[in-house]
Amino acid sequence: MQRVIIHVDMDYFYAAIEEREDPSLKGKAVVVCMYSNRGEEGGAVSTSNYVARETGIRSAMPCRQAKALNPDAVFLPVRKQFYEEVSDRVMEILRSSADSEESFEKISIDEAFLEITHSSDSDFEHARKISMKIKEEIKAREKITCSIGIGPNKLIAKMASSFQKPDGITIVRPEEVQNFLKPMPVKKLWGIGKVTGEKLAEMGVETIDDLEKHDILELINAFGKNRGTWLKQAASGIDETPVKERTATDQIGRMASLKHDTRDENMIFSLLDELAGDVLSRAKSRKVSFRSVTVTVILSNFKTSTKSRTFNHPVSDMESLHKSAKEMMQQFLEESTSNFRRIGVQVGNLHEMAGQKSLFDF
Ligand code: TTP
Ligand code: CA
Repeated sequence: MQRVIIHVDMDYFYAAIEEREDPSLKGKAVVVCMYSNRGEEGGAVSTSNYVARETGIRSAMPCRQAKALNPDAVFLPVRKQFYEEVSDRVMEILRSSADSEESFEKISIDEAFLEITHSSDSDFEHARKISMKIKEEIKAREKITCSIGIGPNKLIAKMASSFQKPDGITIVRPEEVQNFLKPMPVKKLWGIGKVTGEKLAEMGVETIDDLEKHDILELINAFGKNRGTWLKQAASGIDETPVKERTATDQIGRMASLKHDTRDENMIFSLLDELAGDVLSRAKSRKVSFRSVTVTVILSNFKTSTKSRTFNHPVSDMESLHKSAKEMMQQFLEESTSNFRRIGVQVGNLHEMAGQKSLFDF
C-alpha cells in the first residue's frame, strides 16, 4: 500500500501564542526573547512573527541586534512552560488524527509526523481533506495556524511543510517527488547541516539534482559509507524510515484512549491496570527496575496533566506500581470534574537489575 505521511509544523509558534493571548499585538512585530542571566542585554531571539521577519529578524539572533533592526517591535520573554501546555493539546489533536496511536511521532515542541495511509486510503486528495480538518480543529481549539506537508515518506512530508508557510498545505505525490526536489539548493535537504552543505559546495554540488547525479563512490569517499549512501538516497527522495513514537530510553511508558470520554472509575481503573501490566512486562523483559512512576491524564478538552511518585529505592513488583498508579489516578478523579480522554502510565529512573550473580554471591 502506498504510504501517505504528513508533517505538521506550527507557524511562528511561540510568537503566535503570544499574539493570541494579547489581541493588541495583532499587526505588530512580535519578538520572543530568551533572556540570559545577564538580563535583557544578553538574550537571543527565540522566534518572531512574520511581521518582524520582514525587517530581517531571525531566530538565534542577539535580541539587541533585533532591536536595532526594528525598534518598534514588541519584545516579550519566553514562557516555555506555557507553550508546552499548548503543544501538549495540539499534539493530542494530531495523535488522534493519525492511523493509530503508534503512527504518530512528535519531533519537537511544534512539529510531528502522522501516518495516514489507511485513513486516506492511500489517496493524496483524501489526505488533503484530512489535513484541512486538522488545521480547522487546531484553529478552533487553539486559535493558531500550522503548515502541513503531505508526501510518500517523512523526508518529503517534512520538506513539503515548509514550502508554503504560514497556514499552507503542500502535497507532493510520488510521481512529483523528483521535480519537487531537483531545483532546491542542497542545504534544504532535510538532514543536511551547514558542514555537509559547505563540503558539498566545494565538490561543486549546489542543487539536490546535482547531488542525485553525483558519483556515489565519490560521495562515499568524502562522507563515509553510511552518510554517502544516505545522501544519494535522500537526493532521490527515498526514505523508508517508519513513523514511530519516540520515547526516552530511560523511561518505559504506555498510553491509551478510553473507549469514550468518561469519568467511570471501572473503565478508567481497568485500563490503568492493563497499561501498568504492559509497562511492567516491558520492564521485566528489559531486566530493569524503576524508582519513579508517572501517571498522565488527558481530559476531554485535551488538557494534559501528570503526577509522579519517586520511591527511595528501585522496585520492580506489580504491587508497588499498581498501588502508586491507582493513588495518583484517584487524586486526578478528585481534583477534576471533566471527563477523561486518554490515560498513561510510565516508569522512569531505571536501574539495571543484577543478572547473573557473581561468584562472590554464592
Ligand atoms: P520553528 O518551527 O523553527 O519556528 P517557528 O514555529 O517559530 O516559525 P515557523 O513558522 O518558521 O515554523 O521553532 C519552533 C519554536 O521553537 C519557535 O516558535 C521557538 C523555538 N525556537 C527557539 O527557541 N530557538 C530557535 O533558535 C528556534 C529555531 C526555535
Ligand atoms: Ca514551527
